[in-house]
Amino acid sequence: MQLENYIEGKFIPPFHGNYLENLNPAENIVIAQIPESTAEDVELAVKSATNAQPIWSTTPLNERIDWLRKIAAALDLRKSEIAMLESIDTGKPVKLAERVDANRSVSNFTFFADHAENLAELRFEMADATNYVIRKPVGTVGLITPWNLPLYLLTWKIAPALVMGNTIVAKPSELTPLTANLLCEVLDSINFPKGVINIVHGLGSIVGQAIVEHPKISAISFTGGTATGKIVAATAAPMFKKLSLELGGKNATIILDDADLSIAAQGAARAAFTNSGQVCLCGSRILVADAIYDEFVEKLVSEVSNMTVGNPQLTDTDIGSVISQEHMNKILSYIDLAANEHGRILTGGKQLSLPKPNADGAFIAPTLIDRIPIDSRCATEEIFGPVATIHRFSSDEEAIDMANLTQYGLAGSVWTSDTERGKAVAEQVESGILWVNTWLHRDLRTPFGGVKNSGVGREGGDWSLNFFSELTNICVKDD
Ligand code: TXE
Repeated sequence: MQLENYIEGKFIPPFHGNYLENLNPAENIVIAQIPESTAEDVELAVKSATNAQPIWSTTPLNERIDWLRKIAAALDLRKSEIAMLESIDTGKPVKLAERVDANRSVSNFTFFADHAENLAELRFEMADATNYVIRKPVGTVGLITPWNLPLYLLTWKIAPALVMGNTIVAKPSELTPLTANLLCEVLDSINFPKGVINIVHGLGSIVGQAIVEHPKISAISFTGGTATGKIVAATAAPMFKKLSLELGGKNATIILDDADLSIAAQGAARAAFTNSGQVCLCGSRILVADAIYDEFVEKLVSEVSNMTVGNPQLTDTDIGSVISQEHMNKILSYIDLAANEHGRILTGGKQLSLPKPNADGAFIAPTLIDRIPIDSRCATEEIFGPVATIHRFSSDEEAIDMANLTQYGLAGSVWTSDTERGKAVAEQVESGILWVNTWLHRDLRTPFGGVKNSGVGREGGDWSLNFFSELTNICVKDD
């Protein structure tokens, strides 16, 4: 398979004619060639997007909403293909890709269509005047997305940007380009207006950087690692671009002494190991009350040891491969480091060799480590793999202090039979998103984003629509 960029409604080869290899990490085989684009391709995409801007931005809102619904309907017909492509591109189980990636990629469009349709009018009456707020598009926006939830995160940005009248230059991760290409095929099949969405494939340091630097791109929405987020911010901030950064996490799962331990063990296992721990919301630090520590850890270890790691194409697989050999080596280096940091491996702790066709795949057994200090590198740095550390606490206050010990502040969960106690703990954790007795239970209307080094700004519902629009207040003095 050879992919091309999608610019001005056409699939076109990269300016310099160079291509990168795209691998299936579960089999370690090349599955596609993708454009190794450069600043010239970005220039072309920006031209296409800025040319399309006057017409798209003046297309009435109800027509833009209709387009979102048309995209959703056309994507919906290709859901099983989305799941299959996502699975071979990322190594995640196809059943997870069906349930999470394919469904959300469609519902991102229907959600933002509904949300824009019901957008509250902003009006502020004064004694002698009335203020009303209108929304204008920001212009041409740059969207940069990672490899862990490829189409899910790309459409999470495309849908609100589109509905608010912006035109788009987007760069999917070079590791997972396949479903962005499927989206372009879908746009083509429904005769979506040309030039409104442009996709440029290639390396982050070249294509991503060229997008962030481009003076005609007025806003950047980025999801990815904190180190890359810093580079993006350093480039975009002096240009006064609107900036949304969704970055890493090192989230705490807090098990209070009154929790239902079986439910909490299932919840903690799911939070730690969904998508091989490669979700920014994953609970990679499990904090457990002293009084129930042994009983809980026994249940958790049994839960995790029963997870089936294997061929992502098989329906009984719970955990597939990680994203690449390079990422696997990074994760394994943290497991090695855990031993130096006095950690004890309770389960997992090693690379797995599986039968063909996965013999050369990047598989790691889900790993639980305890007896490791809460301020160790393994417990404070984002590993972003199937590795979680377990720590003991003796009071709710200590659990909160431990949860707040990292540079990150994205998410977390608290497990308890006392909802009020759970809320009191959750409210003191320095994170943007907390769950009580659940995890990754998402209402797309709610604010999504992190504090500290986990990012800047919020996405979701009104927050996304506000980011992708310029709010203009008009104050009219009464006669
Ligand atoms: O992500 P990058 P990487 C974390 C996770 C992981 C680490 C590194 O800890 O181990 O980040 O992963 C593009 N200007 N997360 O290196 O580089 C890149 O091409 C503009 C958490 O794979 O952040 C890709 O499209 N763009 C995260 C996107 O940025 C640049 C999900 C993200 O890749 C760029 C993924 C540049 N200079 C990793 N350099 C989450 N928040 O969920 C790269 N890119």
